[in-house]
Amino acid sequence: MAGRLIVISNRIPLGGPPSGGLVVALHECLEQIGGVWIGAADETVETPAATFTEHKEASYQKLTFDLTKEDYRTYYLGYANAVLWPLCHRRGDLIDLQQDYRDGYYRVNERLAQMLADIVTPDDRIWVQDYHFFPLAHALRKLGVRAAIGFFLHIPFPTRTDLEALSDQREFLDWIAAFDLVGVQTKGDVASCLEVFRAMGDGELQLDGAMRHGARRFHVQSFPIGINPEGFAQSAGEEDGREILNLRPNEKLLIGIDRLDYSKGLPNRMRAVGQYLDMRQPEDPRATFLQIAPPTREGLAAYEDIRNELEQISGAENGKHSDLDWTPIRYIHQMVPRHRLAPILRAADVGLVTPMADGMNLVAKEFVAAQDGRDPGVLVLSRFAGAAEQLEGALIVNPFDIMEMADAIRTALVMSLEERSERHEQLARSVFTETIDHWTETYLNAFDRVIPISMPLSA
Ligand code: ADQ
Repeated sequence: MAGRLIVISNRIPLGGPPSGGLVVALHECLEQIGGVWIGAADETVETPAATFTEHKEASYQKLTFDLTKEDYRTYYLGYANAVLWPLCHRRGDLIDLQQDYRDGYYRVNERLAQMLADIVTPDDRIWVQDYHFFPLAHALRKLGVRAAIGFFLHIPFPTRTDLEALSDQREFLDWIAAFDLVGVQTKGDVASCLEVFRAMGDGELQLDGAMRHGARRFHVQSFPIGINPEGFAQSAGEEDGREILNLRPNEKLLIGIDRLDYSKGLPNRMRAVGQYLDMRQPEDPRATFLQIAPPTREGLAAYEDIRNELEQISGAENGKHSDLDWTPIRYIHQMVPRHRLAPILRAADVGLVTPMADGMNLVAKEFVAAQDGRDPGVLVLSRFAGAAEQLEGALIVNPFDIMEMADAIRTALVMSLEERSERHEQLARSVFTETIDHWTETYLNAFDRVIPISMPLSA
């Protein structure tokens, strides 16, 4: 029997139809070709089981593994999100290296490797998602698993300098090299990965493009992730976003939608809106800025800090610029149902996507897909979002430069229909071609191509 596709991700959608581009794509892919999806259970337990729990709710197998409260604190909140996340998003100042975090991360990855080793056959293809599982392939190899193991990193690949913050950088290289195909979002990430191995490893790039590292050979390639643009465009037309938001007839709308994360550049974005309002001439449009930023990773100090900072900035800017009949910044600190996001994005004249660092950023693509092509809005996009490699039709900005962003807001608000349409055409071409289905397809094709030439494992 041909082997199965086994997908591993920290989060697995349970109980009801999945929503959101990535989970839907993985779900559909597994429905088509069959296989297994493995993720962490929703609730923590006292003592983790040594085997997976099966959830019979799909045509493929859904399995979960247990986490204890301590695992969640150390592996998930700690090492994954207070060490690796800031490290990969160039926020060395926020890295919180603690021994129990590291222990928890290793413990969970090793436990999962052991559970996987019990069910994997040599013909299976294992596809590991994201930074929660950097050591997983290495742990599996140590247990003698010879199946093909692929990886996709959704966040930026760390540079050589970033990695210096880790206690053991050589080990990170061994982790990466234990995969057969390392997928990253951008060409820039491929370059970072190769540079790390060139400078810190003992391997070399071979003629077929594989990187050798000790006795291992692996491939690294970019697969920019996308969305389901048709579905998003359709739901954008199902409701009137201006009505949902109760906007006045001539009121212009600037929009930002992000998890409340320090990587997303929200403070500088709000400052740039404030700067635009400061510089606004009487003939310049009055625009309301709506920022939707639901809480995430609560319990980590850095997230508490960013929340306080935003409350302070929005309060200060509103105090300065509000009028009797107008509040310029509307800041919503909660999730919005997905079916309402698309009409809201369509209603916006300008989409502000200004992260300080971001693997891809799907909101940029959702903004494009949601636009009405006859009267499209303008995307203002940080050059540090992975999406900037593809979305050349956006106004590309430096999120560290508040004045530049304020200028871009003004340019976007007064842009002619002709220029908006031209830019939108380029953006839509990319978003509607490099979709989420294209992403799964190209990754799995590349995976199949590299498997036969991967070097057999050394002991
Ligand atoms: P994220 O950091 O979560 O993902 P992003 O790519 O922007 O960032 O995806 C966020 C998703 O959540 C979008 O689909 C968005 O619509 C949704 N969302 C955001 N705010 C919401 C709200 N208030 N209500 C409802 N939905 C909301 C990580 C990486 C990214 C990479 C993705 C996928 O950090 O760089 O693009 O994975 O690979």
